[in-house]
Order: sequence, then structure tokens, then C-alpha cells
Amino acid sequence: MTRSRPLANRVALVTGASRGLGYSIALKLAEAGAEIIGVARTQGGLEELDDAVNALGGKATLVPLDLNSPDGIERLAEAVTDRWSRLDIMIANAGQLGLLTPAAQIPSKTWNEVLGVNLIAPARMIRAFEQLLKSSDAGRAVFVTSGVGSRRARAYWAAYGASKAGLDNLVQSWAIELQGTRVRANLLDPGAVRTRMRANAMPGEDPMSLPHPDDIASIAVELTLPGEIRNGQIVSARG
Ligand code: NJP
Repeated sequence: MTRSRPLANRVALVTGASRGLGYSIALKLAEAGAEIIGVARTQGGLEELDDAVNALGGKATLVPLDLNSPDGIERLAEAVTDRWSRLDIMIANAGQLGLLTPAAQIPSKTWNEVLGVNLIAPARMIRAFEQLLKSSDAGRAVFVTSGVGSRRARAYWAAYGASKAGLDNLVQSWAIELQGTRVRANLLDPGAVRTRMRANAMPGEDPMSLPHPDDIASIAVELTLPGEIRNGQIVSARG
């Protein structure tokens, strides 16, 4: 049986592609035919992704990068411009939980790391990649947020929650600016997913009671399809 490849010849950048949800999204995009640019710090996880994409007959470019490094995102955008002159799909998925601790005790280092990866990096990605997304005939951007953002504050989660609330506003503002272009930008709230971040946040929980990242990744892929018309929405995996 021939596999359906609705994303054939599309170039997709995925941050946080070394494990968890980002890994699954990258793999599902590759399965749908997209060429993957996988970004994360852990070389081993990226190499596993590369092997899995190759096994599908797909192609991946690995980018070992700390998203908090001063000009890494901007240099990556230059490299994408040189090689492809466009970007069809941008998945800003990388995230940091930081410390779950009272707001009054959050160290500055945690604020910098969490806001840096969860909010400032997506903002820099918007700045660096907007033109490349506009150069696609159907540029699609998906940002992974959380229910603990603009919709449900939770004690001890202030750094993470504030970063995601900021992300929601950032992306929804940008989506309004994108009206009248061919680019669509949406947020995905994945709900609880069986990943390292969730295990760190909820150590007492049985991971097997949670959905596997592959189950959630399909929802992200839907948001990248050329026929997608949603824009500026927070799409919840819980329905
Ligand atoms: O987390 P995890 P998830 N530079 O820890 C990367 C959201 N979410 O898959 O650099 C570059 O397994 C890291 O790569 P590495 C969550 O907020 C989740 O659960 O190699 N990359 C790894 O690939 C996040 O936005 C749940 O360490 C950096 C990835 O990020 C998204 O889902 C619930 C980096 C994190 O993988 C994926 O998280 C919810 C840096 N400085 C929202 N720092 C849930 N799991 O239940 C981290 O509501 N990464």
C-alpha cells in the first residue's frame, strides 16, 4: 500500500527534536514526506531521529544548538536561506520546565532559562524565519504551549506558566499580523504527555497512564498541512 505523503517536498524545522513530543512530531512530519531540520542540544537524540527518518526513506539535517545561545537562531535562518530560500513548516516545541517552587523563590537563572527557551526563542524564531515562511506557498508555524499558561495558573509553576502565557499572546498577536498572507500560526496545547518533562513535573504519576507523544504529534502535523485554514488558535489535544 502506498503511504500518503501530503508534505512531500516541504521543509520542516522542529525544535526540541531530540526526544519527547518534538521527536515524535519530527518523525510524523518525515512520514508525511517533509524534509526535517531537527534542532536540540543533545547530539545522541538527534542522531536517533536521523536514523529513524532515514529508515522511513526520508531526509534530516541535524542542528545541535542551544536555543539560548546569543545568535544561534539567526545563524540557522541564514543557513536555511542559503540552502532552501524558504521554510514551509516551523515547529517551536522545545521547552524547559525550570523549578517548580514558590514564585518568590525562583532564581534569576531559572527565569532566564525558562523565559529564554519558552518565550524569547520563539520570538527570535518569528523574527528570523517570518520572511522564509512567507516565501513558501503555504507557510505553517506551530508553537507548543500548555494549559498552565494563559488559561490556568497553578501554584509553584509561575516561571513556566508565565512563559507559556507570554507565548500564547506572542503567537496570537503575530497571527493577526499574518492575516492576508499565506502563513498560518497556531498554538498546540498537548495536555499531559508521557515525556521526560512530565515525569520531572509529576514524579509520582504512572507514565503509562498518559498518552504517548506519537498520539499527540498527529495533531501538530494536521496544523502544518497546506490546506489548514486555522490561524491564531490554541488547539487543545484534549479536544
Ligand atoms: O519535554 P522534554 P516535552 N536548546 O523535556 C529541548 C510542552 N508541554 O517533549 O536540548 C535547545 O522531553 C530538549 O532537547 P535537548 C513543553 O512545555 C509538555 O514534554 O537535547 N533545545 C528536548 O528535545 C514543551 O514546549 C507537556 O535537551 C532545548 C525538548 O526541548 C513541549 O511540550 C504538557 C533547550 C524537551 O523535551 C515538549 O516538551 C504541556 C535548549 N536550551 C506542555 N532546552 C507534557 N509533556 O506533559 C530544552 O502542557 N530543549
